[in-house]
Amino acid sequence: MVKSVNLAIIGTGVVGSSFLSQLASIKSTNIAYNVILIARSQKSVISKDYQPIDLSNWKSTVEAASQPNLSSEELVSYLKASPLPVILIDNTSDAKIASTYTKLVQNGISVATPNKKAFSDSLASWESLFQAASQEGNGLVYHEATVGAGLPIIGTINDLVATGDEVEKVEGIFSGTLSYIFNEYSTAAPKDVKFSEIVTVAKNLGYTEPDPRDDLNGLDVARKVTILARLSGSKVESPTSFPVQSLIPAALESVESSAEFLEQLPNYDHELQKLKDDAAAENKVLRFVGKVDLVNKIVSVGIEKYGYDHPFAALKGSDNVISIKTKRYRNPLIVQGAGAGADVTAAGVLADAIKIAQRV
Ligand code: NHO
Repeated sequence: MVKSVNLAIIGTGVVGSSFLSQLASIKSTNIAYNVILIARSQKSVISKDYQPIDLSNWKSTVEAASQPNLSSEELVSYLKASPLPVILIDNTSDAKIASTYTKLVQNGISVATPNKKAFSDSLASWESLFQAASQEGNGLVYHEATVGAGLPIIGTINDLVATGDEVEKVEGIFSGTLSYIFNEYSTAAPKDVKFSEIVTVAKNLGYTEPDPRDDLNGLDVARKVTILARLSGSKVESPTSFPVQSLIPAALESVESSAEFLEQLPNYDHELQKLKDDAAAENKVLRFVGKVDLVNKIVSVGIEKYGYDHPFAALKGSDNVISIKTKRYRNPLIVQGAGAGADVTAAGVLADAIKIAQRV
C-alpha cells in the first residue's frame, strides 16, 4: 500500500512557487504527497474534507484562492483533525507563523521550512521547540534550507553531533549576496574596482535585497551563525548577542531610500579599500564570514583575511562555503556550492518534507 501524507503550504513567493513546481513533478513511488492547504498572503485554498488539491494547474488554483487565511489557532485545529500525518511547509519569513511551530509540533504536526525566524530568535524558544520535537508522538522539525539553501549543512552537523563527534570550529561564507560582492571585489589577481560599484552591480543583477543595506548589515549572516552555533552545542542567546560587523557606513544607516544610500556609498569606498590593499600586501583576500569557535567560545560575523590558497579565496559567483572542524575531521570537512536561489532553496525544503514523510 502507498503511504500518504498531507501537506499544508504557507507562502507562494519566490521559494514557495518553486517548491510547488517541484512538488507537482515529484516522482515518488512509495509515498503520496497530498496538498490540503495553500496559503498566500491574504487568501487560501483549503480542502475542508482533506481531499488532495489538484496541483496540475497549481498557478491558476492559487490565483483563484478565495478563502480567508486561517488564524494560528484555526490552523492548528484544522491540521490536527487531518486523518493523515501532516507536514506544514512554511515558505514565508513570517515571525507569527514561526511562533506557532511549537504548538503545531505538540499537536503531532511536523514542520519543514527555510524560515530562519524560529531558529534564530531567543534561545528559550529554540529549546522549547526542539524539546517538543523530541517527544514521542509529536511532530518533527527540519530546517536544512535556513542555512546555505539546499546545501547539506544542517543535516551534516546534526549527524556529526548525533554520532558522538565534537564540533570545534565552524567557519563559512553564508550570504550569497556578500559572497558575490567580496568574490568580485577582493581577488588574487589585482582588480581596480570600488566597493560601491560592486554593490550597485549586485543590486542591478537582482542579487541583493531590495534595499542592499539588509544584506550589508550582516544580520542575515548572524541569524545563520546563531543556528549553526546552537546545533554545534553553543548556547547562543540571540543573533545580537555576539559581535556582528556591519558594512553600512555609520553615516548612511539612517539615509532614507536605498537609491540615496547607493548614491552616497562611493564617499566611503576608501574605508574598505585600505583593508583590501593591506590584505593584498600579505597575499590575502577579504571575505565576509561567520565563525563559531567552540574551543575558545567565540562567535562572530565580519570581514576576515584569507591567503590566496585558502578554499574561501577561490569561491566563485554567489556560492556559499562552510568549513567544519571536529574531533574526527582534523582537516575540516568542507561543503561548497550554490547557497542562494529559489530552486536550490525549494529543493532543500522538499528534501526535508520527504525525510519527514519517510519517518512519520
Ligand atoms: P518571498 O518571495 O517574499 O515569499 C514569501 C511569501 O510569503 C510572500 O508572497 C508573502 O506574501 C507570503 N506570506 C507572508 N506571510 C504570510 C502568511 N502569514 N500567510 C501566507 N502567506 C504569507 O520570500 P522568499 O524569497 O520566497 O523566501 C521565503 C523564505 O525562504 C524566507 O523565510 C527566506 O528567508 C527563506 N529563504 C529564501 C532564500 C532565497 O533564495 N530566496 C534563501 C534562503 C531562505 O538561499 C536563500 C538565501 O539565503 C538568500 C540570501 N539572501 C543570501 O544568501 O544572500
